[in-house]
Amino acid sequence: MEKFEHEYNAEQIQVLEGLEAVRKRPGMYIGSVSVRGLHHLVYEIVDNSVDEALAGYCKNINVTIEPGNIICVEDDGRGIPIDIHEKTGISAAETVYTKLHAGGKFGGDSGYKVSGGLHGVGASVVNALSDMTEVTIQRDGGIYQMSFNRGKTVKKLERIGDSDKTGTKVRFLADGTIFETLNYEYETLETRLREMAFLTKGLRITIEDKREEPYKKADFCFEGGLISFVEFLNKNKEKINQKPIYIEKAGEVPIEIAIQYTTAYSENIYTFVNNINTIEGGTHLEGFKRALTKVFNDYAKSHNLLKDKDSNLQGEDIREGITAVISVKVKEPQFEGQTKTKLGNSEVAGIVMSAVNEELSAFLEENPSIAKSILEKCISASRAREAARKARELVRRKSALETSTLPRKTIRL
Ligand code: 0RA
Repeated sequence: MEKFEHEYNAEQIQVLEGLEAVRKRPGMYIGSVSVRGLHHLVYEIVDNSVDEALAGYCKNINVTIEPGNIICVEDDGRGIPIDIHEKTGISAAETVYTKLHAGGKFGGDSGYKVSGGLHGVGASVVNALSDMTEVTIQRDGGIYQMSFNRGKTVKKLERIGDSDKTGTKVRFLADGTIFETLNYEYETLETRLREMAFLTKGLRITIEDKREEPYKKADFCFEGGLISFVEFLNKNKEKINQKPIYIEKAGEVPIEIAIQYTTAYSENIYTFVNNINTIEGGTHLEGFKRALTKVFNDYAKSHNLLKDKDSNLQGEDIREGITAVISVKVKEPQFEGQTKTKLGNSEVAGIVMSAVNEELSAFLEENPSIAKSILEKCISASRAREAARKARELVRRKSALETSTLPRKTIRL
């Protein structure tokens, strides 16, 4: 009991109840307790560091899988604030780790933003679901450290040394009584961290797996952001436009899109909301598709690539061979669908649509030879689709004919 000697005030009791709820129903907070949920813990912690990068203060994030499946995430941001809250007597840092939903998004007054993560719940949930969490903060000339067990404070924040650097380091060991497995898949983490690096241009993210030799490691930093992302996705494909088309629009819903066509027949559109992969799509994807279809049809008609009498190109013709990445930032995202990865905010469709309408049509006007080569491919896709439809009809008609003659044959026998 020595660890919990300090008196609890009302607020703190509420805090403990909060984290107890997380341990009772972990799935509600991290989706599942399978290996997927386990990886989610890492993303929650990395997201906090990415937020610090988005705020302009952090350039490097290093992730290590230590022997025993301890995860270490270290950043060179400002360091989580350590000041003591007047009423609770608890440091801001401890509050972030022990209070459910601490932060701006959920009406907290610290201004601390918890934006990332599928469920946007952050550090306290990871803490609640970990056997051990150790947080080391460098700021204000010192090194400060605190630690936790299953969300409960084991060691309050204390100064353990001097430092002229700033940053935050979090080490945690997930709770083996909650998760089905503690065995992180290096490839899964690497892929997600690469994605995070693409989505935050200029941010360096490294990963190292020190569980067994030879250590695996990777180092990601992309000055091109989404442009680098589509180039990566298309690296083994033959390109139609060598440089990806790039659309960026600031505003209430910031939008970033990169598009590159290849000679392939598949459609590869990846969409993100607040850096979360929306694999089920949603309103941002719908707005994009609608604008793409309209802009290419309008251009084709006005530049005589399609005659007035020709029928419009269908959306699927225009998306044949496309690789695109769409990233939007939405203040209060509504996630729907089976896996809660479908954006529901209806206002986003129109915002994306008008941004793409404007910027893509301008791009095509300025780059007529690229416009022509993309449209030639779309038109050939449309011809192929028509030919396939006619062939299908022919086969159906023929087999209908054959079927109707069958009874007569039977009668003859
Ligand atoms: C200063 C202020 C705030 C957050 C941070 C630094 C910060 C948080 C994290 C979490 C992981 N790494 C971090 N690095 C920095 C927000 C609160 C405020 O504005 O006072």
